[in-house]
Amino acid sequence: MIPLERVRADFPILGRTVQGKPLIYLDSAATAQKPRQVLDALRAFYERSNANVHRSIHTLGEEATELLEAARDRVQRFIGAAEREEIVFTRGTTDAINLVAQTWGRRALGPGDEILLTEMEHHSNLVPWQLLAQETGATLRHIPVTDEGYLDLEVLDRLLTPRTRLVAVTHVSNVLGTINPVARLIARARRVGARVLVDGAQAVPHLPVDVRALGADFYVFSGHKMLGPTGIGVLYGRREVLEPLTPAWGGGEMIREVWLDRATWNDLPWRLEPGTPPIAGAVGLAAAIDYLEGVGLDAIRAHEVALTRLALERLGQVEELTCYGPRDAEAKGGVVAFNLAGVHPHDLAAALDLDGIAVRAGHHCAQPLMRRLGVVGTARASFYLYNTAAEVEALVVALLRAQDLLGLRPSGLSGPAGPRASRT
Ligand code: C6P
Repeated sequence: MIPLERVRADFPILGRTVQGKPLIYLDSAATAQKPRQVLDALRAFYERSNANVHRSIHTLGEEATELLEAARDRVQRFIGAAEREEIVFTRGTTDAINLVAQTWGRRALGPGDEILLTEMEHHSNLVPWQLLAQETGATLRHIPVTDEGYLDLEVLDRLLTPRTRLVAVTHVSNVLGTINPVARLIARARRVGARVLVDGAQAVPHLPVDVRALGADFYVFSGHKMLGPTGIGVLYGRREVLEPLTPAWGGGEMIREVWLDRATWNDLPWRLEPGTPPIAGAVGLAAAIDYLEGVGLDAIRAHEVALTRLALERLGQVEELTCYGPRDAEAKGGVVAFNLAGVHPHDLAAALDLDGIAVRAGHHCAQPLMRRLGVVGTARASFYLYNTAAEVEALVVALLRAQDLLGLRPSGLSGPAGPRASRT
């Protein structure tokens, strides 16, 4: 059980009002709010230890370097990586995926090679591979999504071929919430000798993740979705896969020696971290991990499952409302995407904002998935450790009010109507 009152008290922003109403923040899949402990760690860093790292032979420089490298150790333990050298700091998930495409991808792929993606990927796990395919002559293939919102693994044998060099798949969909069977996918990819990149942007903040148990070659995520600051992310890569990589970007830190016409490379992980790294970001990320582990990832997961189950049940009772993705709360992260018939999702989000409720609306950077669903966009409520059942209820009440305001409610003001089948 999550000590909800105590947890909520740790998030100063939850005390504010929006449009004169208490803020109900249901947009953590876009970015999570920050607890005081993370804000304090950032402030303490800037107030006491701020300096550049790895280069200043003075006390502050050494403290900053120690803090950065301690954060790396913290991330390593959190995701179960075998070695600290396997943890590369990036600016975020997007940056990490592009880094893999431009280092490993350029080296490994050639004409006729295949990259296997899925129809439910975020643009961050589509576009870097499109760019790489244009550059290398590789071909893109995609695992389809079923009507229920799962990956269609029946066709995997046809899609995974001896030419498949990479499978890049999201661990948890940012729209459908689907938790994909990545361990199974990795085992299947291994059989054809393909590498696997897992986009963990929506998984690491919410589920216990052990990269070694999964067997992923690359696993990427963002600090800002897991209570940390923006501007920091992580690329985990198995040492064996990272070791042969030459850098894609040059600059300070990533070199051993530089002459006017050539350079040699630093060891891992710094070889892949050119320039001044996100030092404060790493400090904040370590504090965020401490916070998440203090509450417990299992407890956070159980809390989100309970909220998602309640949301699916209550939203299912709203007439003319369609939910997308798995119906089973255990099979999904704390994300519920939905549409109200006759209302553009942007208008819906604006109406909910009048009640102080923040949801995301639009294509969620997943336009191919929107096409698969046959919609221009959806509204999306996403839950985290600080959300409450009362907030889910408030969302449903606000939706009914929005329907009334817009003259769309078929059965008047008398509360939720009977259950309605939702579709993917
Ligand atoms: N999804 C959302 O509202 P960055 O922007 O690099 O931190 O994360 C990109 C990203 C990659 N993969 C997945 C599965 C994601 O959900 C995201 C970010 C946010 O759904 C913002 S678009």
